[in-house]
Amino acid sequence: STKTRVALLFGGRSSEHAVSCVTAAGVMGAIDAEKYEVVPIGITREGQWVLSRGDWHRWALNAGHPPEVEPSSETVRLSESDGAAHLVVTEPNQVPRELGDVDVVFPLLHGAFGEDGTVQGLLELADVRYVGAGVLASAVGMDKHFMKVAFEAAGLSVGPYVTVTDKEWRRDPQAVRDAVGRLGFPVFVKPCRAGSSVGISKVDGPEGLDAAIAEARRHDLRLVIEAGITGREIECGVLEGRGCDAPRTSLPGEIVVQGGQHAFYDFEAKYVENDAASLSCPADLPQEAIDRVRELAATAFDAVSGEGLSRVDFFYTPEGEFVINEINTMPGFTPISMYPAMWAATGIGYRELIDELIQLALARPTGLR
Ligand code: G1L
Repeated sequence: STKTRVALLFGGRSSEHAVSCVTAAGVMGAIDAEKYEVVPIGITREGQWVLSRGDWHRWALNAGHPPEVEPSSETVRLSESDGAAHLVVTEPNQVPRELGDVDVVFPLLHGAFGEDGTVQGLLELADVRYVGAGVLASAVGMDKHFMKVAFEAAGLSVGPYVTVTDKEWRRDPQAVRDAVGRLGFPVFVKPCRAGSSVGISKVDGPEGLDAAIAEARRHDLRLVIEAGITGREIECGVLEGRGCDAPRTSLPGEIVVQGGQHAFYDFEAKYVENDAASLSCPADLPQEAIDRVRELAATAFDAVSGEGLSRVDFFYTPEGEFVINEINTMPGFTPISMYPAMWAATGIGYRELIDELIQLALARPTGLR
């Protein structure tokens, strides 16, 4: 057929396996079937790539059963020849079957293997175009320390923080405690690289610090410790510009926490059906602040050399300042996630967003960029 072939990569070895499957179901259900042929490739928890043809509804959320990619005897491999990527299906004791060329890969993967630039690197080597951020932006967007370094260099306001390397902590823990003490409490202790909110704790005083550091170090030996920022949580969607155009930004959204009593916006609040937090878009802000945060979001996107899409999260302080919290090059992407919801409120629906992301990927050259 003349349809564009889109390989959807989902599942994977991260803690967000099920979230990735649900997201893939959302994309499969919404993608323009007149224009695109989806080749669904599931990655099992063990890392096997399997062809996952069949009804996409099975990946949707159904009560009590988080979806999971099951191992299969049919293994999918991505290979490259003559500058074209193609998929090969292999089965034990069978002649490998050619699945044919794919035009673009949509990598719906998060965390250790997939959000940190490793899958993007694999796709670069295979000379295949892919949706979203490249190797560098994926890696920087996954690293809470180097993200801040990039933001600071671009003139964005980041809150007070210290970074702690493994050697620093082992050499002189008291020096680390002293440096953290100068930030004032509360602080948030975070592994530099970890999916979602894992390993993060809020510490209200010096007595809780060592335990929080020990917990964070289970996920990454490099940490960032941030001063708590008082402010409203405002986020903004960024979509790469077409051609030579500047990045496009959505109307800002606000996470409205009802009851106000949970420590921070954690994994549960993000991904599990939850009445305690909801998105309000556009956020109730003066027009001047809306314009400003959209500009800051585009600056953050360019600061990490973003491509495709990103969600940029800020704190809006009582003084009317926007302090950047983080950039997410692989934001939640189900039809009801913040990023698609903010674009819907801005006039770009979920199906159109998917279309736009694929077209942006197809318009890019492979190799040097
Ligand atoms: F490919 C995109 F568009 F760049 C992309 C990739 C991954 C967008 C959004 C995501 N998000 C996710 O994969 C996830 C947050 C569902 C992790 Cl499992």
